[in-house]
Amino acid sequence: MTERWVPTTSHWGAYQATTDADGDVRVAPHPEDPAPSPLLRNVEGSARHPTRVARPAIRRSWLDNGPGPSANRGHEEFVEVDWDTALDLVAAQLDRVRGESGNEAIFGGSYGWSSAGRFHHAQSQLHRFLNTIGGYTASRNNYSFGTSQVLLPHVVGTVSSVLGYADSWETIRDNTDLIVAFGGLPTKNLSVTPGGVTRHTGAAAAADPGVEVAAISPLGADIPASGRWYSIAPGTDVAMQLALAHTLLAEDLHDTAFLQRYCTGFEVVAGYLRGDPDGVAKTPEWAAEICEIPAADIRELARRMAGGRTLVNVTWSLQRTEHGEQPVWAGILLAAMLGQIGLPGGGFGHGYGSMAEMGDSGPLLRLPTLSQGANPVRAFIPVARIADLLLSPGEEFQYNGQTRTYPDIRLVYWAGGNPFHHHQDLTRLRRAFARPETVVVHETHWTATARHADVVLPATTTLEREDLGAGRRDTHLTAMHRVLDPYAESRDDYSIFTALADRLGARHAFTEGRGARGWLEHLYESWRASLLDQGLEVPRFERFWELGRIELPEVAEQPPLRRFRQDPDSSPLHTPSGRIELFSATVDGFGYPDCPGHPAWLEPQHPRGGPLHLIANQPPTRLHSQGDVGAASMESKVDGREPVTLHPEDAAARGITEGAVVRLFNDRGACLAGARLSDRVRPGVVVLPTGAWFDPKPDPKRDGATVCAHGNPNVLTADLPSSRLSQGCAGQHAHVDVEPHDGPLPEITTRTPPPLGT
Ligand code: PGD
Repeated sequence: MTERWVPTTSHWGAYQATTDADGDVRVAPHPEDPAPSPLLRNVEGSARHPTRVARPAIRRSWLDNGPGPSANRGHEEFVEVDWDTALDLVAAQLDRVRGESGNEAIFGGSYGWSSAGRFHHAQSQLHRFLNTIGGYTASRNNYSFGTSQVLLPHVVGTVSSVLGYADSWETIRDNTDLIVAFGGLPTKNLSVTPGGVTRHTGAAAAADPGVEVAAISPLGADIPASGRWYSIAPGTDVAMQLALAHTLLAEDLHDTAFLQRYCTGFEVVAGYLRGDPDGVAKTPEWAAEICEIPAADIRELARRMAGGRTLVNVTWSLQRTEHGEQPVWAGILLAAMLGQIGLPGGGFGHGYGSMAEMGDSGPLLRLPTLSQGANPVRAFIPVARIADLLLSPGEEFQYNGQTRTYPDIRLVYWAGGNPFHHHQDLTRLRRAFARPETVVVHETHWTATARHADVVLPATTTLEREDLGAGRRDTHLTAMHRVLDPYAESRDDYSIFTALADRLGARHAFTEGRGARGWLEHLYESWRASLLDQGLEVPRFERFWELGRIELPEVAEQPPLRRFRQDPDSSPLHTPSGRIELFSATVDGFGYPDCPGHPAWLEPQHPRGGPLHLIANQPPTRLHSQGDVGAASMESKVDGREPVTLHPEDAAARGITEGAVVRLFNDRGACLAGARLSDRVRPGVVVLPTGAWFDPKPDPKRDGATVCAHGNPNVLTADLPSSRLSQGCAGQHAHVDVEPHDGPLPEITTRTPPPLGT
C-alpha cells in the first residue's frame, strides 16, 4: 500500500503528514518551503505522547464535594468519567452560575495560541459558545504586543498601520541603507506566525538582510552575522533612543519639514530632550551612564542614521517589559525625526525578528473567519491581569484612561491556552486559581493548566480533524486533511461545545444546523463569494479540498502610512490631530506617572529580586509551551531541564560549570535549569526561555515556597503590568540570582499524566 501524504498546516508552517504501519504519524516539510521550521520535529513525538488527555477527568474533591474555592487545584488526583457525566456537570455549573450571578461571573477570556485552523480555533469556539448562552467576562489584547496595542492608536491611529503593512524584506533590501534594530533581529522567532506560513523566508532574510544593521541587544544570539552588536544593558533602550534623538536635534540632522507637516508635539519632546522640564539634557553622555553604550558610539550611529534610508525597528520583546510603551514611542520619535515614515524601507518597524509575518510579502487578504457572535457582557480585563481579576473582585483598576472594576468570577473556562505557561508569578497565579468555584479546561495534553482545573475535557489536535488554514501574509490556503483518528476519547472543541449548547438550549444558535464539515464549506464559500465581489477568483470548495491547497490571490492595497505621506490632509491618521502624535494630549491627560504624554526615560519601579538580569524570551525549540515533549525541545534540555545561558564570568563567580544543574531564585520563587555558558550573553544577564512545562514542587530551601523542577521562568517574573495605560504583560525581564543546585534532584513529573483514579 502506498503512503498517503496529506496537507496540513500549523503555527510553525504548512507541512505534510501520513501514518506508518503502526498508525503513528510521520511528517515531512511542505515541498515548496525553502526553510522548514525546526519546530516541525516536535510533532511526531507529541501526537501520541503519554501526556495526551485520554478521557474526561474531574478533580477528586470537586467531584466528591461539589464546586467551591480550593487550594487543592494542581495538587490532587483526577477521576476519569464518561462524556455524558462530564458534560452534564459542566452544563449544570454554567447554568447555575449564570442564573445566580449573571454571565459576568464566567471568565471566558481564555487567552492562548491554540492550534492553526480557521474553524477549530479553540478560543473562537469558546467565545462563540459562551455568547450563545449569554456572554462572559472577556479579555482584551494579547501577551505578544499588548502594550503596543494600547499605545499605537494614540500615536499613529491604529495598530495595523504599523504591524499590518510592514515592508517586505525585498523592499528593505532594495531601499534601505541601515536597519537600527532595537532588540536585535532574532531569527529563532521567524518560523512562527498565527496560522502558519507556507514558505519560510524570514529567518534567512533576518540573518542576512543585505543591508547594514546596527543591532542593539544584550544577547549576541539575536544579532545578524554581518550586523554590529551594541551590547546594551537590558531595559535601557529608551535612554539610547533619546540620546540618538538628542544628537539629531543638537546637530540639526532632523527633518523639520516632516515634523511640521506630519507630526504634532515635537516641540514638547524637543524641550524634554534639551532638559527643559527636568534639567537633564538627554545627551549621549547622560545615556551612556544608563545603557552602557559609549557616548561616541551613540553620536556616530545617529549621524549614520541621518545619512541614508534608515529603518528603526523595535522588537515586541522590548514592550513586554515595565514601561514597555516607551521604546516603541521613542522608536517612532526617531523615525519621525529622520523624516522617513511612509517611505519604502524607511521609517518605523515593529516586530521584524518577532514573528514570521513581519517582512513576508504574501497578500494582505481577509481569510475565512468563524463569527464569534456578540458578547452582551461589558466587563473585560486587559489580558495580563488574570490573577488580579481572580484575587481582587470589586477592586478598581486603570486602563487606557478608564477606571474599571474587576467582576467577581465564579467559573473560569479555558480552551486553547496555557496560563500556567504564559502568565507571570506562577505562585501567585496558583493562589488566584484557588479562588473560583469551578475551572473547566479543554486540552490536548496534561499541561500545568489542565492539572490546575476541576474538569478537563480531552481535545483533538489539528491532525485529528479537518480544517482550513493560513496565516496572515501567507501565500496559500491549506485544506487541512485529517491524518489520525482522534486520540482515545478526545473530541473537537466544536463538538464539545455543541453538546454543551444542546444541554443549555442553545444548540441551533451555536451550530446554525451545521456539522464541522458543513462549517468548512460554509466559511470557504462565503469567503469565495466575498473575493468574487472584489473580482478575485478561487476554486469551489470541493476542488480546493481535492487540490489540498490553493494559492491566495494578490490584492493591491497601499499601506496607510504611504497614503498618509502622500497627502496627510486627505488620508489623515486616526489620531485626534490626524497626525503622528509625538506628544499625546490624550495620554498626558490620563495623568499616569508610568506613561506620560511623550516618550520618556522612566526609572524602573518594579522591585529588583537579585543581582542578575533574567531575560525570559521566546524559546527556539517549541512554540511557547507547545511541543515541549517533542524531539526538538527535548534535545535542547540539559539533563532533562530547560537550558539557562550565563556568561562564563557570572558562572565562574558562582562556581557553576557547563551542564551543571543550577537553581535560579528570587523573592517570588525558584526553578532548576541546566547551565549553558556563552560569551554571547552580556555579563550580568541570564537567559531562560519560556515554555518548559511548569513542574511545581515544594522548595526545600524555603518553607511554603515553590521550586519548578523543570525550568519555567514565570515562577521568577513579577505579575506587574507595563503601565497603567496598557496593563500589558511585562514578563520578559526579572531579577534573579543563580547558584549550583545542591541536595537531591526532584524528579520531573510533567512528562507523565497526573494520578488518575476511577
Ligand atoms: P501555548 O503554549 O501556545 O501558549 O501563551 P499561550 O498560552 O498561547 O498554549 C496553547 C495551548 O493550547 C497549549 O497548551 C496547547 O496544548 C493547547 N491547544 C492547542 N491546540 C488546541 C486545540 O485545538 N484545542 C484545545 N482545547 N487546546 C489546544 C503564549 C504567550 O506567553 C505569548 S503569546 C507571549 S508573546 C508571552 N511571552 C512571554 C515572555 O516573553 N516572557 C514571559 N516571561 N512570559 C511570556 N508569556 C507569554
